[in-house]
Amino acid sequence: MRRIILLMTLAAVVVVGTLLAVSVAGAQKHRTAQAQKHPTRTVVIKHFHFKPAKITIKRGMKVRWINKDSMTHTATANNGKSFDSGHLKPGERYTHTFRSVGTKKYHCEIHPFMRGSVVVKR
Ligand SMILES: [Cu+2]
Repeated sequence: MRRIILLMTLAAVVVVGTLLAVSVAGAQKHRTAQAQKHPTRTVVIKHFHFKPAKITIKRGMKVRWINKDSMTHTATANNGKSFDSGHLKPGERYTHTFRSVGTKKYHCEIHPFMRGSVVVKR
């Protein structure tokens, strides 16, 4: 009797373990698919520079600016309207999705000599 209980417990553990493994794998697959659908590229702001200053992405992708400097900066489209991070304090970030093809030039409003561009391809 004790052996039967032991076997049943073992079987239950195996079943639960398998279910867990399958659901974790499924969640990871889903996450990967989402990342490929809406990938994000990162531009780091440091030492009064956008790094990389020029990046090329595909339409629909996101660019995330992260201010790793000790000063406040902005990432502001030169045309003044397509995107504007506003003041990014040290450690803050801003994300924009680029939906139209073209070269989007931008600068820092506080330090206009800081310049960058996002090249969006179809
Ligand atoms: Cu700046």
